[in-house]
Order: sequence, then C-alpha cells, then structure tokens
Amino acid sequence: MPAQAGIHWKHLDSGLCRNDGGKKDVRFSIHPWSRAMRIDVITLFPDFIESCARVGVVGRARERGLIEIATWNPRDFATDNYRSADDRCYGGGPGVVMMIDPLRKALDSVRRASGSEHGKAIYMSPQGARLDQAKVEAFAQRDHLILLCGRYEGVDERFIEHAVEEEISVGDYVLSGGELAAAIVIDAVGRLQDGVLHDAQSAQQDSFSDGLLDCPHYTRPEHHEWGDVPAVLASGDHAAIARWRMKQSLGRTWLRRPDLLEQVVLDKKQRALLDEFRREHEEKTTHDRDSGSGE
Ligand code: 4GX
Repeated sequence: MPAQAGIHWKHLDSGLCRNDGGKKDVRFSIHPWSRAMRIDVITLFPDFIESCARVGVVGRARERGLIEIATWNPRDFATDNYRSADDRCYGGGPGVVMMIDPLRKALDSVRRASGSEHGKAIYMSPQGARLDQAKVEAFAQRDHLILLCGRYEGVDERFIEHAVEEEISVGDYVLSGGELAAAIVIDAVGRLQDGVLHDAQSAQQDSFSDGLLDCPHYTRPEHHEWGDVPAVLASGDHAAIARWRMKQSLGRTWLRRPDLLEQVVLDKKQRALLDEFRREHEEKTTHDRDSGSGE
C-alpha cells in the first residue's frame, strides 16, 4: 500500500501541511461557524509549497486554522521501483510528460481526504486564462481548491480532459514548473479569508479591489533630502486626504494602466478628480519640456 493510507504527519518538524485524512481542527478558528478553506496541492515538489505556506500572512493564517494546506506528491502513488511519475512524449522529441495514473491516484486521495467526491483540479499552465483579482476573489469564496502543478512538458492531455476543471496562468512567461504559480494563488486567495488580515479595510483598500491602482504611501521622516511628504497627508483633514488618495489612484491608473481604466465606471466626482490630475500633469510636462532642453 502506498503512503497515502491513514493519517500520517509528513512534516512533524513544522506541523504544517499535514495530511490528516480530511479532519478539520477548528479549535483555533475565530469564526467557529465557518470552516477553514482547504487547499490541496498536487506537486512533485511539496517542500516548495510547504515552505511558502510557512511564511508571512498565509503562514500565520495556517497556524490560526483559518486555511488548511495539504500537499500530495504523485511519486508517492507510482507503482514501479523508480517511483516514476513521468514518461517520454509520444511522437518523439525531447522532454517528458507527467503520467495519468500517479496523478489520478493522488487526486483520488485528495477527494477522500477532503470529502470532495467529484472535485477537479485547477491546472497551473501558461495555456490557461490569466489570473486577475476578480478570479482570485471568486476562488476565495470557495471552501476547497485543488491545485495541480505541472513540471517538464506538462501533464498527459487525457488527465486534463477528465480531471481538470480549468487552466490558470499567472502571466505570459515560462516558469520551470507550476509550483510558483500555485504559491501565487495560495497567497492571493489566502489573504482574503475572513480574519486573515488585521484590518478588514486592508483588502478593500487594495489595488484592484476597485479596479484602480493604489495611491503612493509615505512614512516618517516627513522632511528628507529626497523630498517632503505631501502636506495634505499630514494635515489631519480626512476628507482632503481621501480626495488626494483617490486623485492619485485615478491619475496613476491613467498613466500606467489605461487598460484598467477602460474597465471601470467612474462617478462624477472621480471624473472631476481625474480631469484635475490630467490638467496638472499636462502643465507639468509642458513646463518640463520648455525649461528642460535649453532650446
Ligand atoms: N502560469 N508553467 C506549467 C508545465 C507545462 C508545460 C506545458 C502545460 C504545458 C505557468 C504560468 C508556467 C511552466 C507551469 C510550464 N504545463 N504556470 N509548466 N506562466 O509557466 O502558470
């Protein structure tokens, strides 16, 4: 019998990513009526996911029982002496592909452990739809995610057809495996779970939560060789501060990500703030041009 039978602790040293046969320990949950989100990750490099799940906001959320993360290595479900989880590509050429059966057995174990009888995997792949904050928010609503990390040339297409619900890409560049992409999903989804961020406002104030980029932030010292903190931020006038921040968010989005601006509907006040920003920007660039070149 391979290693998946029964309850076992794969990483006693850390106490993290335990493979606990699906039982949930909600003793430390601050919301006893809601169950922690569960994320299962199928990966040839469980240590990578486990070390990511140990640090920062997500690490603390795990310790507090707000998220559960378990890893499953397809090699543990191989049937040969070499514990093979990959094989050569049909049709020739270099490289190998991850085999159906070790992945299928890993998924069956996830289904048993989580009680998600028909759960399918989310496959991290450059062929997928691009991950964005809207997708992250949709994932964060779910109580269970199964992430599949491919290595080499990817996964046998038949596994994708039968056991993958969707393919997700973290960006148009090529990684050496899906683990880093899965860690991005875990981080972005994990920080949105109830009780994870100190301040409920933090998530609302994020870039993208309203479809705009974030405004600039400053801390002490107020006056520095490299410049002063904008006076309004130290004024104590909360309405003026909110107005300044919104104007900066709008202006930055207009300058850096005009594509995002096309996706949002601005109210009258926001349109006025953006016009103000654009006029000031125009004035400044005209001035810089006229005085800068010396012509
Ligand atoms: N966003 N990679 C997956 C294996 C692979 C090869 C071919 C499907 C087809 C990536 C990304 C990413 C590298 C993970 C290739 N899968 N994943 N891996 N960008 O680049 O998610």
